[in-house]
Amino acid sequence: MNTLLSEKPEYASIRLPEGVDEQALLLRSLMNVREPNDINPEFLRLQDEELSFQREGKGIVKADDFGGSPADPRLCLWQGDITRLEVDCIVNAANSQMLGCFIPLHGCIDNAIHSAAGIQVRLECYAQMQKFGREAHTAEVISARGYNLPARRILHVTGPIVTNADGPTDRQRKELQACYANCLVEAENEKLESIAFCCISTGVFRFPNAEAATIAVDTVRAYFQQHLQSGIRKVVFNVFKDEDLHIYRRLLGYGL
Ligand code: AR6
Repeated sequence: MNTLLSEKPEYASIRLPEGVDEQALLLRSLMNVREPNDINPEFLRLQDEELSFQREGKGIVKADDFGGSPADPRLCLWQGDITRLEVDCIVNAANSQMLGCFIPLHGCIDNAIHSAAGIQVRLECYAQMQKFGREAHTAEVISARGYNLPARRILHVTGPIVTNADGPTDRQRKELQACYANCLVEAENEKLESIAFCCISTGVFRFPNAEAATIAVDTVRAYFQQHLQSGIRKVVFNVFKDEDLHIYRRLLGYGL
């Protein structure tokens, strides 16, 4: 913590809170706002110790233990915090900068994933984006290690931003479809056998939930129909809100 607090003169007035929960929130906030600059190995050692403690506290959930949905044993549904999932890769709903959310303690999934994985993810994504020399296009996938997550890899993808009050355009529907398809292709290329998708674009980016879920499930089903030799054996639809749980239950054939 002291390493991060010493990085900016304006942090000089911040006093370390006494409670461990408050200290964890301060650490997360400092991680969230931190620019992707190098950091000393001792900080990383202590950060990793703290994040693995938090990971065990939240409890790891193994995707391998999930049963499949009635219509397709490869497709499963799980409601909860994606940072708890032990799976070959999780999909992050990122933005075109691909550096994670900079708003301290924000409730988006990008913030949750970067905060639980550690500052190494921002550093790795930054190095990749420097090579790109531009922001990521919508539906383009950037793959990084999972670091302190139970997931091995994180596939970062930026979904379409719905700005029109009438709902998404056809182009935005295709872009959302491409997010799911491109992540499956990336997982296949990296020989990752299990993948957990979040509900891309349905939060801050305002894509309507039911339509987004239909695109997600249809795209995954179409992928399996077109790739009979696919090495992907499990796709988890990870929902967070009850609204999405009900929508996906219906789409995956669980009944009401
Ligand atoms: N685990 C699983 N799902 C979650 C979690 C979590 N811990 N937290 C939220 N969700 P959003 P977007 C769900 O807004 O709409 C960020 O600031 C949430 O309920 O995170 O694609 C990025 O940096 C919703 O269903 O992503 C971008 O700027 C889903 O994750 C922007 O938001 C996506 O909601 C991306 O917006």
